[in-house]
Amino acid sequence: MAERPFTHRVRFPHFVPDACDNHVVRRLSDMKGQFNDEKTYDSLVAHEDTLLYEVYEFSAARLPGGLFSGVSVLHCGLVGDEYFMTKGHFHEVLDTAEVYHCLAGRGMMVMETPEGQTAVEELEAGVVLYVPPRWAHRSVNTLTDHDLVTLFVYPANAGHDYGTIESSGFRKLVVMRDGAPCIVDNPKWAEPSR
Ligand code: PAN
Ligand code: ZN
Repeated sequence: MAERPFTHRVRFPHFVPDACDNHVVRRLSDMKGQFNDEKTYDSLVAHEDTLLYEVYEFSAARLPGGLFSGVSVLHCGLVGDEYFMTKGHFHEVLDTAEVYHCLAGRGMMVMETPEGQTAVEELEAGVVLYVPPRWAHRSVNTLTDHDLVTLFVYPANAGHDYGTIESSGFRKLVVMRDGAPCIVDNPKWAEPSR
């Protein structure tokens, strides 16, 4: 049977949807091994398991060709010189894309393909980013006083492969240098075991 159309509201200034199907909460402790400065990470987690980001998902679509959407609110802060960021993932079905619309804040989307191509795109309110199929993606909040808020849409059958990034990391990191964001090679990046 056909699914019913629906609407929801994502309003200025906080853009938290007025309803959702799934609310994901990720804290510092969910990011073990992802930040480069492990000593600082461990001492921050021991002191307080800070809230990093929340995702409000519309994930009711069940029919082939359906889309999931939602809003991600990534808070600001640093672990050493590395900005707060999302876990990041490949889609389990690699040949699926995603669109991000930045609603507030400023940041970067760090992306890479399994073949080793890398890309980093700047995000600020109004930017619409197309992440093509095959590109892993991670949002980074490069402000220290404002959330990075993005709205995303992707195919409902995409699924998430977090394991590859958990074990290998991204090839590029976004760190603060002299008060400004700077893209550097990840010294701990490791070839995925496939
Ligand atoms: C987004 C992300 C969201 C949180 O919905 O899931 O920004 O990032 P992580 O999933 O990496 O924790 C998306 O890209 N979905 O496919
Ligand atoms: Zn995705």
